[in-house]
Amino acid sequence: MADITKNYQVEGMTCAHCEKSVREEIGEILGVTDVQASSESGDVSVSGAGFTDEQIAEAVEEAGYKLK
Ligand SMILES: [Cu+2]
Repeated sequence: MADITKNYQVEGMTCAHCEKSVREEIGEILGVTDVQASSESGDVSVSGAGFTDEQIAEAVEEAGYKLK
C-alpha cells in the first residue's frame, strides 16, 4: 500500500510540548510513518498507510486535544 499524507486541524495546542504529545499519540497508530504538528497553525499532517480518520481523532483526544 502506498503511503499517503493527510492533513488535520487540531484545537488547543499551544506549545512545543503539545506538538510532541500529539505526535507521539498519533505515531503509535499502526501504519503511521511520520507526523508533523504545528501549535501555531494547528496543522497536523500524518503520513503512512492504512490509518483512519477515526484513529487520528481518538489519538488526538488521548493526547488531550480535539480535531476541528
Ligand atoms: Cu503545550
